[in-house]
Amino acid sequence: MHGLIFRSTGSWYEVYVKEIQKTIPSRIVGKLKLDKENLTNPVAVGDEVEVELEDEINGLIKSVLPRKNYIARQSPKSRMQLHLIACNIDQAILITSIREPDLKAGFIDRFLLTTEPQNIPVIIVFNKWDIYTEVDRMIFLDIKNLYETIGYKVLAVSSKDQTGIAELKQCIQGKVNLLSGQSGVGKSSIINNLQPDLNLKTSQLSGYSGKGIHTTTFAEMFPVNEQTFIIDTPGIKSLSFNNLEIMDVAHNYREFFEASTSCKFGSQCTHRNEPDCAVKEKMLAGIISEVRYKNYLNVLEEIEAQNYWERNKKY
Ligand SMILES: Nc1nc2c(ncn2[C@@H]2O[C@H](COP(=O)(O)OP(=O)(O)OP(=O)(O)O)[C@@H](O)[C@H]2O)c(=O)[nH]1
Ligand SMILES: [Mg+2]
Ligand SMILES: [Zn+2]
Repeated sequence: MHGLIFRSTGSWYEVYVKEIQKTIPSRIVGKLKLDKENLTNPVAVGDEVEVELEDEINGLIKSVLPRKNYIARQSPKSRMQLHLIACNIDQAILITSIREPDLKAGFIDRFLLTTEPQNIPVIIVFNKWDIYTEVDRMIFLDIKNLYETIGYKVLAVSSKDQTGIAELKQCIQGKVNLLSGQSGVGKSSIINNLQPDLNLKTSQLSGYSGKGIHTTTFAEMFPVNEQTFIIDTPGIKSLSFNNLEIMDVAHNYREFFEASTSCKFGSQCTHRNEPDCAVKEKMLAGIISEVRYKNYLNVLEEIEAQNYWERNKKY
């Protein structure tokens, strides 16, 4: 039977089988686990699989169908390994906030480095609009302007007073939507707005304690209607990219890549100290965002420091 992974908790998977309109708790056959070398988990939410009934209740996942795309993160346990978050998604929705928790510098740009290589469209959503001050709202408009200029949709919402929720509801229709973001930004609260029947667990605290407690602990896919799905994910602590090369980063800052056709070294330019670099020129002219450029340099520095450490560790 053909199934869709709705939930994965490590060794057990909930597989939704449309044919019988049922969710079957399933295991993986041993062989499948060895298939991919650098992945810590062979199957993730959103994967399409072939499943067979093992007994009256449980299923056995026989194979994973080819993926359209996937979102992966560097495994916290091993730098060289990738942890699959979700597969076959149509759109990623990055939930963020200016307050409770504070917007983390560079976080949006780092997140975009996980979606851009796979050409996954992203909507950036600022939640908790109800608690923003006048200054916060001006900051929001600046950020909206920056990201809309380079081609990402930006929305302001509040799951408390429903601001912007109707628009967000329209944006998710007919798609498999991944919701991602730091812990406490209100991902589960927003999903409860989009699909009130779910009644997902959210943090009980009034506001955000800043202690980094994660209320959602596993990624899980929920149907909104026949064609629309939402994937809730646990909060992201930090995003590192030691699995990437310098050029991977350069090529996945979309406006940098576009401008690089005018760099002397073209798509080989890292936009740092090279002569006649169009990205640097545009940044100095205020066309490319200086903040994005600085975040870019930070990611490159991190990767280089890590590479240096790796090289010297061997001797
Ligand atoms: N003021 C205000 N608070 C909100 C809003 N949305 C969510 N919250 C609160 O923020 C806290 C965290 O909400 P959750 O939905 O649990 O956040 P989450 O992103 O799912 O968190 P993790 O599952 O830990 O990643 C809760 O106390 C919510 O009540 C909002 O629009 N305005
Ligand atoms: Mg949650
Ligand atoms: Zn350049």
